[in-house]
Formats: sequence, structure tokens, C-alpha cells
Amino acid sequence: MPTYDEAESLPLLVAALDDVLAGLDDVLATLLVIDDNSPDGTAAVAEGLAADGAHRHLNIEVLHRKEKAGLGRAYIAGLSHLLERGGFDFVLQMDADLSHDPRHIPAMLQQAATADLVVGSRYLPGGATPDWTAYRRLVSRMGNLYARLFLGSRITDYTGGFNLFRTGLLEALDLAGLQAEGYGFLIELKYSALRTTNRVQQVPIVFVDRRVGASKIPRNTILKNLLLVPRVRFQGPPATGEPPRLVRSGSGTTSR
Ligand SMILES: Nc1nc2c(ncn2[C@@H]2O[C@H](COP(=O)(O)OP(=O)(O)OP(=O)(O)O)[C@@H](O)[C@H]2O)c(=O)[nH]1
Ligand SMILES: [Mg+2]
Repeated sequence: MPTYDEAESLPLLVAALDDVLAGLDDVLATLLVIDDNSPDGTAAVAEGLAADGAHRHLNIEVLHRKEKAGLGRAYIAGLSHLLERGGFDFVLQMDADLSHDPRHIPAMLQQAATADLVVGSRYLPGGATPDWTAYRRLVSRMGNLYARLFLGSRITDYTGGFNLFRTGLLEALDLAGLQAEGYGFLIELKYSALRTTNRVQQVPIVFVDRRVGASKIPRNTILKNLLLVPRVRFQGPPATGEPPRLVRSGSGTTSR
């Protein structure tokens, strides 16, 4: 979970995560907060939550980064850290601003039994963006349709950041080679996953707008992403079969 100035949201989200995890007996979860030295003290809040012992269903760890370097760099640092550490069957990626509701996690884990990637999608029946204006909905929907045109319709939400990856899939990707920023990073990450495996599932999600704090993703990335999509497609076609090295399944316990 990447954070930048999420001190207010984080305790609420951690409590909600703990509640959901309490109902998942076979899951051992670690929450890795990847903080870019947030001026509002998010990292200290996270350390406090890790130490207070009130959340019995997840371990909390904090990856401290020196300065704000953008969402893409934060994800690469966090994912590399988890892979180096090892021992995880799955990695769930989610925002810290309460836009991604933990109540969708059980359905994502269920789909993960037969998938290497489970995408949380706003653009499936049952998915929604209830707080958005018609204009913002249109821009996002058009952006995703554009991406699907080039990159394939297996994924209906290329720009969302609520996704579950089998660790073996992440190990097979060249994470350090991903270059895009912001929403572009999420498109590039998902497409490199599509190039590696065809075992992709989706779960509809209801995306709630942040209630506190400010958005950090610049809105002027539309043009950049228009160019990014064909460039990413040029890297190669989607995988048609499942790569043998990803077929091995989890070890019985499901960690995150
Ligand atoms: N570590 C780190 N986290 C970041 C950075 N930029 C954004 N984030 C986090 O990434 C997640 C998504 O960023 P948001 O600002 O919510 O972007 P958004 O969802 O497009 O914008 P909103 O509509 O305001 O929610 C949040 O948890 C942020 O705190 C960054 O530079 N570094
Ligand atoms: Mg957000």
C-alpha cells in the first residue's frame, strides 16, 4: 500500500482490513506501507498501528522512502521488497485513501484460486464509481476502452490500483524495467502480466472517492497515457497459454 499524506485515512483503513481478515481463517496477512516521507507523519502513524497490537489479523510493516518519487517508484520498491523477503503466496495492491473497500478482498482471493492476476474492476456489472461526475466517469471509461482496444479485453479496468497478484507472476515480471508513472504504471504493470499469463480473473468493485486528504496523481496524464498504450503493446502480444512456472499453486496457507 503506497502512502503519501494518508495519516487520517490509514487508521480507518487498517481497522476495516482487520475486520475483513478476521473472517478469513486461512489467511496470514502482512500490510506493507510504502511511505515517501509524508509531511503529515503517515509513517509514524503506521509505526504506531504496527506497535499498538490492536489489529490482531495483520502484521504491519513500514517501508520508509526518503522523498516523494511517485506511485510507480513506490510500487516497484514495495513489490521488490516483498519478493526479496519471500514467503508470500499473493500480493494485494490497494490505495490507502479508503477508495478501495476491503470488503472486496474475499471475492478477489476466491478468484485467485484459479488465477495469477485478479483485477478489481469498476467496469463490470456490479462495479461502480458512485461519487464521480458524469464527466469524470466518461473520461475514465473512454481511457479504459482505448486501452482495451490495444491491449485486449481480458481486463476491463486497466487504470485501477486494486489488484491481486500471485507472487510467482510478479517474480516472472521485469519490475525494474517498468517506466511509466501514475495511472500509466498500472497499465504497464497489468499488460506485462497479460504478456506472461492468460490466467486473469476480474472482480467488480465499487470505487468510493476519497473523503479526506488530497489527490496526488496529476490529472494531466491523459495525453501521456494515450501514447503509452501503443508503446506498451509494441513490447509484445498477450500470452495465449499459461506459463508452466506459474502453474504451481500456493502452499496451503494464503498470505498477503
Ligand atoms: N509512496 C507514495 N505513495 C503515493 C504517491 N502518490 C500517491 N501515492 C498513494 O497512492 C495511492 C493513490 O493515490 P491518490 O492520490 O489517491 O490518487 P487517485 O486515487 O488517483 O486520486 P484521488 O481521486 O484523489 O483518490 C494513495 O494511497 C496515495 O497516498 C507517491 O509519490 N509515493
Ligand atoms: Mg485515490
